Amino acid sequence: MSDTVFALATPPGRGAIAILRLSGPRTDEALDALGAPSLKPRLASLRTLSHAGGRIDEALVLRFPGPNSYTGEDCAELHLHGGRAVVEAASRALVALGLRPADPGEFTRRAFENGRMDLAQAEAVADLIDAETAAQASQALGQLGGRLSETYTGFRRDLLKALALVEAEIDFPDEEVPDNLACTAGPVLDGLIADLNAALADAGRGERVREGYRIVLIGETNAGKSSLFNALVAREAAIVTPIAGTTRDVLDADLVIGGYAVTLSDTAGLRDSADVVEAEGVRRARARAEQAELRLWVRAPGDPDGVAADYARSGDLLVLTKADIDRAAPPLDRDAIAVSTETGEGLAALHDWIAARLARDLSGADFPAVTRERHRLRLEEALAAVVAGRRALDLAPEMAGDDLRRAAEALSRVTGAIGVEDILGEVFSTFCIGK
Ligand SMILES: Nc1nc2c(ncn2[C@@H]2O[C@H](COP(=O)(O)OP(=O)(O)OP(=O)(O)O)[C@@H](O)[C@H]2O)c(=O)[nH]1
Ligand SMILES: [Mg+2]
Repeated sequence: MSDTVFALATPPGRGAIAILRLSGPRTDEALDALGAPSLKPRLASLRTLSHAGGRIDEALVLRFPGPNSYTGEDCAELHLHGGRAVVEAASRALVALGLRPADPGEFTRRAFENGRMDLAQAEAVADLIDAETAAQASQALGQLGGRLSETYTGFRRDLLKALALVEAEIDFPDEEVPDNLACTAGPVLDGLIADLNAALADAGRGERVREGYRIVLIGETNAGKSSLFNALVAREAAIVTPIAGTTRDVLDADLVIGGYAVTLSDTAGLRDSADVVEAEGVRRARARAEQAELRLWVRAPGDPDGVAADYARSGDLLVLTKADIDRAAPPLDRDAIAVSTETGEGLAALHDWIAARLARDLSGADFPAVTRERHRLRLEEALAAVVAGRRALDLAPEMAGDDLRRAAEALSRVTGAIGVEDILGEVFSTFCIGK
């Protein structure tokens, strides 16, 4: 049986209310000892809490008997007045009563271990707490509601169907084995391979919503990248001077555009330089431009096509800067917007263009099958194993069985159905205390 833990569920510091959460078999015993015995389940009761003769607080106390609680164990909440001294006194009393401060994520870990949620849902709890944009919150809520898990359950169902067919053939072999399997399990696996490929092709969407869509400013030196960066992030974050080669480091800023999280990066102007510091800056600028989902090719009047052209991909946006000085004719072969950070011209249009691009790339009718790297790696593993299994089907069905079992294992690791011990630590270590 597990021990009984407690943690502050609200942010530390001064506040109107601080909530201490308790979970474990000794919860009721602790409530009795503090002066809140025999509470009705799930009803708030006002009680004077005290311990060892000292009053702690007038608090609202809630009792959630297991198994219908967040963790599945007996749980309680003490809604205290939110001062440090009160919270400290209550925590000291709980420790004196034999309770232990919870580890980060321990409440949700217990919920997972007691079957109250699967691993993908546990991750969604952390995502929802960290959500800063509407899109992140809505994705986390969908995942918490089981939408990501349903996708994997569907994949697994197809896989187990094929596996059952393969095993039936192995158990009851006859001379027509390979032909039979190719007809029965083959189409099921072909369909699954198509589904897994589609899920992987769409894999960036969920991860980008969660972690931020990467936009990089690239261009010649003095093109006006840092000026534009400052205008978009609405503060003087980057140094701007008339000296070519001012920016060297990559400068990142997190912002929200159209309800989506974006990481915008300012970079060194792309040119060959004998200066080792600048050359390193240019190398980093190139690496960033390669990884990003979108490059804004920043170009001042009179700038040559130069190296920036090598990095701009189809679908990228050409931003023609310094429109107050001169107005270059926009090219016909790609989207372009003229801006001036001096007059503010074009900045709203640029913002709208980016918002439309984010909506195009990040919204989708289907719930994504991947919202973090862990899911993508497991999907890739499952796909490789299913492809191997499909190939083996025509040659040696007993080997196909092994491949399909490996694929099932990879898929079930996403929701934590089996073989999860080694990934538990990784998932729960990123949680905050009290969740
Ligand atoms: N008139 C005018 N000048 C601008 C505009 N944008 C930038 N400048 C000027 O152009 C010069 C270079 O601007 P930066 O923003 O530092 O250019 P950069 O592309 O970051 O340059 P590097 O960091 O050297 O690669 C500065 O003197 C800016 O004041 C604009 O819209 N209008
Ligand atoms: Mg700059």
